[in-house]
Amino acid sequence: MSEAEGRRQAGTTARRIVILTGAGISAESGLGTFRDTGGLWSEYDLAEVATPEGYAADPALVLRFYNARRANCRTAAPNAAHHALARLAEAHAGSLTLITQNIDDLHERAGMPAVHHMHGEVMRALCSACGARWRLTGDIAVEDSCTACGTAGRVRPDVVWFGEVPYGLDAIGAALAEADLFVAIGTSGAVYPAAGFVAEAARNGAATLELNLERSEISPLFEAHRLGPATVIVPAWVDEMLGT
Ligand code: BJW
Repeated sequence: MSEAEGRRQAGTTARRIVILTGAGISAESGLGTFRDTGGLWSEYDLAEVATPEGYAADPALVLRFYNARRANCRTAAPNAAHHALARLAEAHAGSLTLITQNIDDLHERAGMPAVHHMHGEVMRALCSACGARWRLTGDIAVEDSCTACGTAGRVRPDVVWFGEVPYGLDAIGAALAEADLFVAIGTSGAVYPAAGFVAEAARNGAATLELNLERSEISPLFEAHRLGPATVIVPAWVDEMLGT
């Protein structure tokens, strides 16, 4: 590989960067991933806790699942990978779009200025009667009322379950169309439409880089890979990008 091609693949010449993060970036902050050994989907049935049908069948179970995850999120702290990305966003001369599938707020708490939460946010509630959304840090109870319309029994976490449409897809599509570098960090590539972003970015001419603990289902779609814990490989890549 030529030196110029190496720089293109690592992204050090990129102006418009799009980064997609997944559960792996928050794993070393103590928040569980989904599909790794011992992950959330080995403990819970995703059809029961992460679908509208599961919520309709047993709202108390679903609210308990997300109340516990909200409590974990409150006590978790951003790690070196979240901080490194915030540093990159601040110092990068071009544009940086950060899309996360994570519902935690660790990117924000690390200082990332704008975060696209495509699967929603656990620290927000949604009224399924009127669509109002609001920030909350405590528990949701089955009998809670909407702060906007007053309807009781229709408050749920503002997260995107299977079969629901992720947030911000138009803005994400526009960013992917213009990107000259697409980087995926800590995601298994098992869930669409996020798993399709690498192909979309590559079709539009972007260089593609995967940063993950191990190879993922969609690794073959990336031009370049760096394997290891996010707290090690993300700061190292950011240092390279910024020449620090
Ligand atoms: C580390 C690490 C360390 C560990 N350092 N790395 C084909 C095409 C399109 C859609 C579909 C399709 N087939 C089926 C669908 C529908 C469905 C889907 O994808 N199903 C799959 C099972 C196939 N998708 C949907 O329903 C989505 N909506 C949709 O498609 O709407 C239709 C539509 C789309 C577009 C336009 C118009 C209409 C919605 C998906 C919602 C996903 N929701 C969840 C739960 C809610 C939020 C929550 O509770 O947190 O979101 S599922 C769960 O998976 C969660 C995550 O955000 C998501 C992705 O998981 P992630 O982040 O990749 O985590 P893991 O655990 O899988 O991977 C962790 C990785 O980290 C691993 O690789 C580790 O190696 C690595 N790692 N430690 C670095 N220290």
